[in-house]
Amino acid sequence: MPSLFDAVQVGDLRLANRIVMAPMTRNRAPQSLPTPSMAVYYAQRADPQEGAGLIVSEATAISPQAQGYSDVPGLWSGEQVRAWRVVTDAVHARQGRIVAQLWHVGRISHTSLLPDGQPPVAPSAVLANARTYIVEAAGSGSFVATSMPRALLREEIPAVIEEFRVAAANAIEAGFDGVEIHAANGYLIDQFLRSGSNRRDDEWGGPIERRVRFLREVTAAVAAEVGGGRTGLRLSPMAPTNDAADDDPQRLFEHAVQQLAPLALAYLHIVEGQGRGDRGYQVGPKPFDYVALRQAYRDAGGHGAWIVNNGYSAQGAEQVLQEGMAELVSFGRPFIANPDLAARFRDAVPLAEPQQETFYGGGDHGYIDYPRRPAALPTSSHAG
Ligand code: 8OZ
Repeated sequence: MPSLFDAVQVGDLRLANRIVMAPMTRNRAPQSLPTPSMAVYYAQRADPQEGAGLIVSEATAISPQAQGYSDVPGLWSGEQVRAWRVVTDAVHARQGRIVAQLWHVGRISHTSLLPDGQPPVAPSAVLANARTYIVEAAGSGSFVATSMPRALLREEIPAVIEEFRVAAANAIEAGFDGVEIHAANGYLIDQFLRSGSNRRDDEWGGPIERRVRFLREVTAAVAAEVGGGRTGLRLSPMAPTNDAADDDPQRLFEHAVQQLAPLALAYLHIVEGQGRGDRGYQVGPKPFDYVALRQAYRDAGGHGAWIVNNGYSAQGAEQVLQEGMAELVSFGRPFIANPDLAARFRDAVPLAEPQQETFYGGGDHGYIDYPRRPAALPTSSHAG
């Protein structure tokens, strides 16, 4: 049985270990542009001996309308592509691998963040009980309620799918090794999936089969553009994040992964439970059956690697690999304060704790100044 430190083939990518750096929003990209500090941050975590076998970038907006928070990066302009190139070059200089997470927030936004102060777009005009983070001109940030969205017109939907495709092409041009479609955490694709946010009665809403269509078409367009072997996808079937709610998540997500199976994706990345490490989160009497979800995908012919996430310890991660329940495990917060997370896991070095105050926004402090573990004390038998 494989361990976290064994190499693995994921679609077109050969990865040196099975430790994935999960996507994490850090709000340090003013004007939607990646910065040199971001190149340092990702490169610090990219060494396959010490860090992630695969890095998933922070969520990255596919268009101006796709943004929902201050200072998140984008992938729709040539300037952004050139700025991301500095990041991907820095990662590749360390022999790392990095994919871009493609993001449309849908209704999780605020008019002040959107072109001409327009409302957010969503499957339906249903307000989310959620908040977003905006920075005023003075530089002081605050959490504000998301704005009332407007429903996308039927004839507008192909253009949004096209934005995903173009952003995927831009990601490859920017030097990314692939892309991950963000279909989790209550953002646009998840809004289409779920009965709580999708009240449409056209071919994009209604029964599960029609709510899954947007996910399938976006994924098919992206996979056709960059190759299924360079396309991954993230889902969070149970997470109530950003007011995501559905009548029957088990049936919904089993159908979704069955529809994705023929696209020959590199991987599915599953957030188990709800965010921030609570994998046991449950609504109603029956826990979500992730084994059945994976089986539904495999039975439908899906061969993509299965990446699990959410609060795993090194030991817990080894255990899911041993049990054959996943091929890789992703880690979010542990990577913030431990750029050399893989080395610490391997050598059973205690992990540093990240500072919550510097998660979102700010400068290099709490971002690129977390040290690698102290050098080991010299021993008589070997040096270095
Ligand atoms: C935290 C803060 C802002 C955005 C997600 C992209 O939940 C996010 C996000 C997380 O997927």
